[in-house]
Amino acid sequence: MEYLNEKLDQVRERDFLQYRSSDLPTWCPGCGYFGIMDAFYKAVRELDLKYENICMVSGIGCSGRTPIFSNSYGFHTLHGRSIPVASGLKLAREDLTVFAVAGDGDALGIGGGHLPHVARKNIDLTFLLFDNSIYGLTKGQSSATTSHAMKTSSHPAGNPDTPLNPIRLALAYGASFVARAYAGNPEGTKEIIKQGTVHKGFSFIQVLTPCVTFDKTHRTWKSLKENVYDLKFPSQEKNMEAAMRAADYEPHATGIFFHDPDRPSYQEILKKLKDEK
Ligand SMILES: Cc1ncc(C[n+]2csc(CCOP(=O)(O)OP(=O)(O)O)c2C)c(N)n1
Ligand code: SF4
Ligand SMILES: [Mg+2]
Repeated sequence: MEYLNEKLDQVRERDFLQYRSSDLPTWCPGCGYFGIMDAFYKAVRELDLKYENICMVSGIGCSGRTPIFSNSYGFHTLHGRSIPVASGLKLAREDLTVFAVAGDGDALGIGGGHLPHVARKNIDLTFLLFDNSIYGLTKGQSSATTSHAMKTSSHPAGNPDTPLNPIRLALAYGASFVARAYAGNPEGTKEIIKQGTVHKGFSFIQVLTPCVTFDKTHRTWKSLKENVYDLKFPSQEKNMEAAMRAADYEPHATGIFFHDPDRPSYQEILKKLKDEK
């Protein structure tokens, strides 16, 4: 009996794997994306979401492959277009829990024009930025978050650009939930994904993750492990000034920078306007 109970516990513990598709990930061994997906599977399991009620929408890049590895509905859309497709889907099917996924190149380069609008409208989506600060799929070119002077395949003498600060951008655009997680901490990432999913409005979650194949010097497992820590200032407050300051001065802090649970979502605003007509 004891043996049986132990086995049952093990099965329950691994229950989240039902959200993993039967297609085995094609990512490089050691890629941070495995940790993010583990956190995702566990988050939706703990929220007791049914896979037929989840849709994962991605753009193009190594991160674009996530719907293929999820046992849920999914769209593998065009480069930079996960946010508009996810927005349209959520407006048409409010009953679905919609996740939009994008890499740093996908979200902040070619697709950078979509972020301000989904944030200001406060469409009820959870957005996961797989931020490895490089174009992984196309073999290591500089992205909008690549460190200044880092040598990449597109800038062999060093990246001349100043990187964007994704948390600052999301705050400035008016996202109502802004957080940072770390792929090496799937438990912490799971908790943040759960809170972002439950939040009624646009949730922006930057996940720091290494590209083990094309970045051997900057955002590596070693440097992340040494630098990442929990956000110090009291999180989950509607304190934009403190959040902005933390965004500027705490580039490796993980946690919730800003959360406004009272702001109505786009869907709620539409309904209110219709009712008042
Ligand atoms: C319109 C268009 N332009 C360029 C590309 C080539 N391309 C594919 S993925 C990618 C960048 C991927 O980088 P990122 O979004 O950071 O994703 P990662 O691979 O790092 O997950 C580029 C430039 C494309 N597929 N389509
Ligand atoms: S190229 Fe980089 S981001 Fe893509 S799977 Fe390999 S390690 Fe991961
Ligand atoms: Mg990338």
